Amino acid sequence: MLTIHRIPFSANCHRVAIAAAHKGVEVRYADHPAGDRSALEALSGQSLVPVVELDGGEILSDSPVILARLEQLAPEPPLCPAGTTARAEATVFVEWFNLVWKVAPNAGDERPTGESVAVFEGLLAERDHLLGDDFGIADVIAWPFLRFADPSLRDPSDHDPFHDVLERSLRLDDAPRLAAWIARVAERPGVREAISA
Ligand SMILES: N[C@@H](CCC(=O)N[C@@H](CS)C(=O)NCC(=O)O)C(=O)O
Repeated sequence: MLTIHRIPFSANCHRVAIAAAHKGVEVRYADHPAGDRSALEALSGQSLVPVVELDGGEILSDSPVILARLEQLAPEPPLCPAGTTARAEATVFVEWFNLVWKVAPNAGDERPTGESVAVFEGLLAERDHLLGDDFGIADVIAWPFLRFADPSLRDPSDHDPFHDVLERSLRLDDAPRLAAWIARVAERPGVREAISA
């Protein structure tokens, strides 16, 4: 059991909720207003969500750190692939997505975000998930952001301008594999619930 401290429609919080659903770990939520981070700061010493509180009192922040701890605590079913090479590839993907891919949409720059569609289409050319046949850590990291390519998955009360950038720049017209992956992950147990707030 874990408590996810979140603000409305936070894609980084959705990563944790989707990973927990994959592992069958029960989740509670503590909702915070986006404009008041004082309780988050008091709890975790920083202001970004997700913050996770584990039964037993451990407090974690930063979604990749939380996902790694979740993998330790609930190893089955795994998110990280077996095998040294596959694990290294997963690390490269996660670091690229967080430290390179996210920079352009965070800055409101639609061109690199749009161009990246071809990269995801290529990753999916011969398999059902980003780094292999099975759902895994790369899908958890990227899907909560790439799913804005499909406006039908967006809650009508989500007016986050960052999500507007994603919705405008991620075009699926020439990306049938990416479109199918977005739909495939949306249908996984617990995923729609995970992104509902
Ligand atoms: N590296 C952090 C980033 C967390 C992050 O940027 N969270 C966003 C919500 S998705 C946030 O709290 N933004 C508030 C702000 O920037 O003031 C993670 O992956 O958890």
